Parts: sequence; structure tokens; C-alpha cells
Amino acid sequence: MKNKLADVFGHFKCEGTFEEGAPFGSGHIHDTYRVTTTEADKPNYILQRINTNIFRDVEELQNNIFLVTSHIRKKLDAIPGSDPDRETLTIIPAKDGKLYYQDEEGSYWRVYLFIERHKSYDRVETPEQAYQGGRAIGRFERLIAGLDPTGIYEVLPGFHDMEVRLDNFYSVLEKDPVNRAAGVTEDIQFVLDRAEEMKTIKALGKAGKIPLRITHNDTKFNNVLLDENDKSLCVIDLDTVMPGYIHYDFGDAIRTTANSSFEDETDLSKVFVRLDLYEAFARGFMEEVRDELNDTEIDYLPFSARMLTFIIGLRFITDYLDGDNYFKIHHPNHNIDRARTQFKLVSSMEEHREEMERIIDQLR
Ligand code: ADP
Ligand code: GN1
Ligand code: MG
Repeated sequence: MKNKLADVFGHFKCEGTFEEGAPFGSGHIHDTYRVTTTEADKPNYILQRINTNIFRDVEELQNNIFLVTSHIRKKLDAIPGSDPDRETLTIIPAKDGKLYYQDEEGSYWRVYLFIERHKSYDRVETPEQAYQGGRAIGRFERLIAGLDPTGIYEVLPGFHDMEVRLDNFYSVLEKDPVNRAAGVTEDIQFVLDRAEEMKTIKALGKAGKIPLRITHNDTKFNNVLLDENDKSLCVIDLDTVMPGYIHYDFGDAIRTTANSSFEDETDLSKVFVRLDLYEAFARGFMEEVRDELNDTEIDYLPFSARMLTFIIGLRFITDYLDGDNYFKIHHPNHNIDRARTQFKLVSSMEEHREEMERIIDQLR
């Protein structure tokens, strides 16, 4: 593997000598490696083998990320004291000038500058971390707001479209290709009981009550990096930047930030919504974006936390029923464990619905 990674690395316009490449992070989609270079004064890098089962058009994918990061970098350059190399992703092109490299076996690779001195959390521990995450996501929304949407290719159409996700679920359930449905009837019922209510955001969009924006669409907390002092630093994982509603970003961030435990916690008694973390994230987020949002958008922020937790749970159970073809798993029940954690969190949010609404009202 070392030789393979070193060889791939050699095709990019990187500085320094390849020292080591090691698996890095806990993303569910790509194969991610941290590449360290021998020279102390040369940068380190992130090398990723792109998951082309999911991202079929790498040219368009990379082009999107280039547009987004160039736009953000231009804005950061105008802010005195900013550190663009750590506050946004930096794509390192291949030696032929392309934004990716395709190897002899057909795999696609890309390289980013490694963002040094960052901290990343799969579970948030303190309200201060949550607050900083809220600021990071809110700031990101403002930074990308001026991006020309016509330049952005819709990489994964229907990504947070509830009807599309439910249709996928129903069709996998009907086929039941690996005979898993009988073992998860309660979880299936959980989905069916909430399917209608969960279509609300799209309906508001159709009715013109909430505007389509450019959103990140994958704002789980480990896609936000904090700096060495736990202050907001950078939003990464820009694969899914596409037109969307603000609720997608707020909701998915709350799904992970305000979860008392890990995304795949199997002891469900440990899984509930932490209102202190919810309040802190929402406060940081609202400080950045309050003035941009209309009343209806704000009204539905609490609901969006339930909706995004539900839709990711729905995708986990769908993948489980389908035989685990989408998300990386580390054991056979991983996807159903993840789904159950999401559904437990949805239930907890249902129980705390009024408090969640009150907290947002206080931040208007
Ligand atoms: P996935 O889509 O599989 O989640 P990500 O692009 O989020 O892939 O990368 C996986 C992990 O690698 C991130 O959660 C983060 O820990 C780390 N990572 C990604 N890009 C960088 C970077 N430029 N600098 C430092 N760490 C990074
Ligand atoms: C994936 O790429 P990663 O691991 O940050 C997924 C998200 C899910 C998330 C669940 C492109 O995010 O949509 O919410 O897993 N990304 C894609 O943890 O499907
Ligand atoms: Mg990620």
C-alpha cells in the first residue's frame, strides 16, 4: 500500500518527499489517507481515493469543489488576519493540471492540503465546542451565499428529497434482497409512522415559503474542524455542496452535535438529544445567519433536526435492507445499529419538541 500511495502521490503537484500514508478520519464514503512528508518545512496532505460508486462524475465533482473553495478563498483573502490554507480546503492539482488523477486500475484520487493543528470530534462533549461548530456552519453559509448557483453541478440529485428517499426505501423493502426485513419490523414501522410528516420541508419549498440556497448538505460534526484551542476553523467534505434548504445544514449538524452519544451507539439508553448542545450550536449558528433567514425558515429549524435525523436513519436502514452497498461498515449490523441510534434520537427530539422550539424562539 505504501508503494501504491507513494506512486499516486507522485502524480500530484505536491511539495516535499512522501514519508508515510496512513488511513485517516472516520468518514463513511471515501478512502482517506494522511500523507506526511519528510521535510519539516513542507506541507502534509490528505490523499483520497474517491468513491465512484457514489460520485460517478469526478470531473464535475472536483470542478464544484474548485468553484466553492476558490469563492471562499477570495472572500477570506479580503478578511485581515484570516488563514485561508486552514480555513478552507485547498485542492492540489495533478501534474497534468487536472483536479484529480486516475490510476491504471481506473481509481480516481485527489489531494488536499492537510489542515494542521485541527481537532475533530465524532461526539461533541462541551457546549463551547457545539457553539463553535454552529459558528463554523453559519459562517460557511454566509461565505457560499454569493456563489453563482448556475455554475454548481447537482452532484447527487434528490440527496435530501424525502420522497425520493422514501421511494428507495419502499422499493428495497419490497425486494428485500438479502432477507433482512423480517428482523427489523419495528424499525420499518417507525419509518412508516412518520413518512408523511417528514415531507414538510419540500412542501414549504414548493409553496415558495422558504428559498432554495446553496448548502453544504453533509454538516455532520466531523466535517467541521476546530483549531487547537477548540475554536471554529474550517468546514470540510465539500462533495455535496448543491442547491438545498437551510434546514438540511442545520438539521444534519444537530443530528450529530446534539446527540449524547456516537452515531452508532448500541446502548440506546445512552442516546438522547442534549438540549445544552442544541442551544449552544443554535446560538453560534444564529449569530452568523439570523439576518439572512426569513421567519418560516427560522420556524422550521427545530423540525429540521428531527427530519434530518430521520432521513439519515432512513438511509441507514435502506442500506441495511439492501445488503450494505452504500456506507462503509465495520461489522454486519453496523447500518441497522446506526439507523436505530437515529430513530432513538428522533424519539427524544419528539419528546423535547417544545423546549427545542422555545430555544429557537429565544434566538430570533
Ligand atoms: P468522507 O466523505 O468519507 O467523510 P471526508 O472528506 O469528510 O470524507 O474526509 C474524511 C476525514 O478526513 C474527515 O472527517 C477529516 O477527519 C479528515 N480530513 C479530510 N480532509 C482534511 C483536510 N484537508 N485536513 C485535515 N483533515 C482532513
Ligand atoms: C456520509 O461522507 P460522510 O461520512 O461525512 C454521507 C452523509 C451522511 C453521513 C452519515 C455523500 O457522510 O450524507 O449523513 O455519512 N455522505 C454522503 O454519517 O452520502
Ligand atoms: Mg466526511
